[in-house]
Amino acid sequence: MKFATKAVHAGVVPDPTTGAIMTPIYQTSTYVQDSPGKHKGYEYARTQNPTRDALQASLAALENGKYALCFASGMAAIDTVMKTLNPNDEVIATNDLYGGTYRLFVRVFEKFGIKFRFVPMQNAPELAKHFTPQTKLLWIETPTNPLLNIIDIEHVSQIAHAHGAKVVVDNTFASPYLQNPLNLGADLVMHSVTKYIAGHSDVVMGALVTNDEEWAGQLKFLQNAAGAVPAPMDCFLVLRGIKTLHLRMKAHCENGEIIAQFLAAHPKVGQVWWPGFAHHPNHEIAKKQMRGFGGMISFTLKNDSVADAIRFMESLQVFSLAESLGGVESLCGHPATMTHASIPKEERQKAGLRDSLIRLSVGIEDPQDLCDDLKQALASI
Ligand code: P1T
Repeated sequence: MKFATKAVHAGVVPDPTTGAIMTPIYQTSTYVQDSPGKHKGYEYARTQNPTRDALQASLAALENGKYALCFASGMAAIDTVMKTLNPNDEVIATNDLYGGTYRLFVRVFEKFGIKFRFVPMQNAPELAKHFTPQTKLLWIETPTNPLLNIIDIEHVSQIAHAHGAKVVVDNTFASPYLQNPLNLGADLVMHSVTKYIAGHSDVVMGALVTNDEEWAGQLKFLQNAAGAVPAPMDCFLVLRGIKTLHLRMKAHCENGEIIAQFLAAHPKVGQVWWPGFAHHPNHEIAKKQMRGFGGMISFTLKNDSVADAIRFMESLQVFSLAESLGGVESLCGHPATMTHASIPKEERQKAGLRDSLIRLSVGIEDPQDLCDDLKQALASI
């Protein structure tokens, strides 16, 4: 089945009691049993919920995986993966990544004896030297947040597997429409469903998808044991959002290209990070493993002034100044004070994240209105 058909249909079957074409919001905490232990496959709503089941089946189909699990947030999904590790295990993670992921790794899991190394992975051969016999996991974001580096999933997966480590790809920035890491050799895909998959800035949720039966079993055990599950209403909203994922992503990609070109041609703009540019250092890898370049763009002003960057962000009228990304409306963020403030400045600078960096999540509005808004905000500095 092709992506658009899966987006509309996968996981959703007519409701067995009424034939309702949309999976109902099963807003219940428990299920009545006929006799102790004799039930219809549903015991308690932390463990199973039919609305969540439909969403999990849809996400598994979209990522070409057998097993999908949903969580109360992207961070809860990452937290669950980390809980499958043991003290003294090591994780190699991308050096440019979401600030909350860095914070969870360093401030929560280091305390339990897990060691993290944050390394650039664009140069795959360099990566091999960071593995030790304790390395259990390679944690990849691609495109990275916020510098839009692209990592060759196939190549780094081969390196990790040769060292006996598993590979997780945080596929939030690409969405399953643009990239399917399991088909490129990754063992597990993680999503902040909050973003493109839900798509309407009204839900916080995370997901994990894998073909690894044993790992899926461990993760499902933890989903129930620790209990960071999403609410049925949120599962319904995401199922609804997924039906237009392909249409939204197409529009995000088209608008992303228009805005990236507009910024690159503007005299007050300095560097523009967008993987669709032929001069982007990882453009060829992006072309190889992605089906489009997405709607995330980062840039600096030519004068590199933080004060002017702030004035620019305050002047925007169609773009909203807010954390998050991937919704239908365009957002603008300042990673240094917002999404990546939890990474120490020294570490941010090592990864190339300057305080003057501005991040855009290009929405699906009319691109002329978006360009006009950027133009007037740039004129204000
Ligand atoms: O916000 P939550 O659903 O818990 O997901 C965390 C997360 C994980 N991975 C990536 C790549 C992310 O971008 C995020 C959340 N990011 C933002 C809120 C942001 O504005 O970048």
